[in-house]
Amino acid sequence: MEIITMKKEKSTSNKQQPRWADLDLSNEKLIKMYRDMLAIRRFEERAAQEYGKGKIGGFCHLYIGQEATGVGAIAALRDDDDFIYTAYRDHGQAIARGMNMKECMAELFGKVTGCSKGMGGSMHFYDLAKGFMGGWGIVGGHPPLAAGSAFATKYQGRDSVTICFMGEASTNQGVFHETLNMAELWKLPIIFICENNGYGMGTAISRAMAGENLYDKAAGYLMNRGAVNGMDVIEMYREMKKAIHLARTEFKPTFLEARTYRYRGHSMSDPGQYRTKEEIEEYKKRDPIETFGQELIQWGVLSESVIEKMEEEIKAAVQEAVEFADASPQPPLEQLYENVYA
Ligand SMILES: Cc1ncc(C[n+]2csc(CCOP(=O)(O)OP(=O)(O)O)c2C)c(N)n1
Repeated sequence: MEIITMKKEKSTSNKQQPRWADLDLSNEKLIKMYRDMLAIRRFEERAAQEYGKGKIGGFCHLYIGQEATGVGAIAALRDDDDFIYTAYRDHGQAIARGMNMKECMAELFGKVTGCSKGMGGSMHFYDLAKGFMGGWGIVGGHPPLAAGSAFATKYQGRDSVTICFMGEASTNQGVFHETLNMAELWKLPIIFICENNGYGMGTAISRAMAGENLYDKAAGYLMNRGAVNGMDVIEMYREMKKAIHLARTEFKPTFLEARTYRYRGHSMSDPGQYRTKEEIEEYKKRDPIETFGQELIQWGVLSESVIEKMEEEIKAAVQEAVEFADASPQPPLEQLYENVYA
């Protein structure tokens, strides 16, 4: 069996052309990727404020810092018939998939107009029309569902792919290994994207995982695998394009470790005593939005004034989303009995 391990390729960047010159990225698409990352950041900053005001209850896990992973991966998918599964840190990926921001905010507010009718909250965004098959709360619980989706599309003779985001802690679950085994054995069109942000709640990965490289875990199944800088939207897109091509054309699954970092706590109630402020500041120095914005300006794709205008538009869209969520009604009591099977 052939094993294709992702190797660090020489950057194509030089003085004449940007490093994305070999990719199918138009200026329009690059700007969209930047805009999506910025929209996620501003949406979540506002969600944190609304949480503080008591407008949002329950759990709320922010994606801030990890935007490039979700945006780079999702930008590489087809819009209409590829599928996405993820864990509970799901707002960013939902926005990257083009889910309606008002419905996302309303879901956080627990309102009937939310993307899951206010029944799911922060951890359970869902949009069938966009192939967004949910945020899932049980660590390691959703990879088998994603494998089922990949099995189904292959069985139906379609060339869709399924991507499955998960945190690194889920790779210590037995079901993760069962899923990788089946995915490789049955040659499923799936890409497992493990967002390694260094911590499972307050536990550093080095205290919870044997071994050094997360992606080595896929070696036992002889799966195509590798690591990518998840703070770099272009690199994320590049590796995903390769993995998607393999899945779509040859039914080869991939395990991709995206090395990233979350700036905020595990959830809103995390005092963050397990890491230093200096560590967070170090990562912020290579902020995925900031660095990509600068690169786009450098290559004349964006300008400071266009970014300022974009900021204004996003701010207005987030404000509109909050007003919509606030004004929306609570789900009716009868809704409690919907989707209950027994
Ligand atoms: C089976 C199970 N065990 C424990 C928990 C409690 N829990 C919620 S989040 C979390 C940490 C998961 O970390 P990781 O998968 O790395 O994702 P991240 O939060 O870093 O995005 C744990 C242990 C859970 N939800 N499910």
